[in-house]
Amino acid sequence: MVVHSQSAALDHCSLIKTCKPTTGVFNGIPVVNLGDPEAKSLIVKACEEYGFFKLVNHGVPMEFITKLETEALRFFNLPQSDKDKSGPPDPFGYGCKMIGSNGDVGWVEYLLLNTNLEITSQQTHTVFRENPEFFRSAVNDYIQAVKRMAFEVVELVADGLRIEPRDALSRLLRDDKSDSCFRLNHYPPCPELQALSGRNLIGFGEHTDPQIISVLRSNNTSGLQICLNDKTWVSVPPDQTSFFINVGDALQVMTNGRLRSVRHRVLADPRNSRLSMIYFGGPPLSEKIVPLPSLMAKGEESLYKEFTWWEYKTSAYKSRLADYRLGMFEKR
Ligand code: GA4
Repeated sequence: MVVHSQSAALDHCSLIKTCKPTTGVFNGIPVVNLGDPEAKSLIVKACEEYGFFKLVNHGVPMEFITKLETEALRFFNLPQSDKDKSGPPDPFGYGCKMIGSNGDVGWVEYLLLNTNLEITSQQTHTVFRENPEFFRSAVNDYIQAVKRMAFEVVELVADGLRIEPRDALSRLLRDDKSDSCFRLNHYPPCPELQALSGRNLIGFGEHTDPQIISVLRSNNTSGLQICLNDKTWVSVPPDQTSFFINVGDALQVMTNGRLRSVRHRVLADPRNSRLSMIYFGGPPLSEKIVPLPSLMAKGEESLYKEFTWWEYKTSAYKSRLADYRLGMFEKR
């Protein structure tokens, strides 16, 4: 992503939203150690309260993280014309500033990949022309390890909520047809723009993730913010050795609203570039997204109309980023 001149920079800026610099770094993010015998109840508590927590002792080898980070930066440092050959995302591929296809923009460039099974060489050849095999193995090693950890996390959610069977959620992510995707986001620094406007540029606008669970890792640059219950935005202190877990809309529905899907956004940092990698674990397209029967108290009714993941996803992809997507599926 290149900023050619100050006026070109301002053109981009006119499309990209800004917000007042926020000061509040939130030190109350729940931290869960995957090896803690109490992990299941801590995870459930965090997901009920925030829909979000930090995971340590996660078991994903640092070597996989670093290898992928290096490969991703190699890609994002290519000349713009080279990167553009890997886009536009439809929905997979390279994208720059445009998010989705309904007019959302942000100070971000990204690679979006489908992770149903393994990343295929066809995907990496179109996305990553130079040295596709190396990139493919870096992505596959990373995703395989992150998926394994995500399966464990949702099994702990099931344990903590006494959902039976305990693989009621993880089987959806493990399924060969699981509709999951992976995103590498690069937020270049933008000192001129921020100095001119005195505000923070929005890298990725506020939204909730539609899937079951999202697993995010970033470098040491700040930017991620979550929205608390009282609607205040707080900054999440970055931690490059940990993962951040988000509850998605589908998990909110499957727990009949007990776990909340977290609204979050990313602000661009004026000085440092931010790189994040996110695995979005979704169910197979044909899966009915309904509250899990073993969770429902006697006589408890679903808060949501019945829908398949395909129906939800189709409607989500027609929405704008900040829309409250679950609204039209609520019974009321
Ligand atoms: C948010 C979560 C994931 O990044 C994503 C995003 C998708 C996209 O970038 O194409 C969406 C967004 C996300 C939700 C609403 C629609 C679709 C952009 C957008 C405006 C890949 C996803 O699955 O949903």
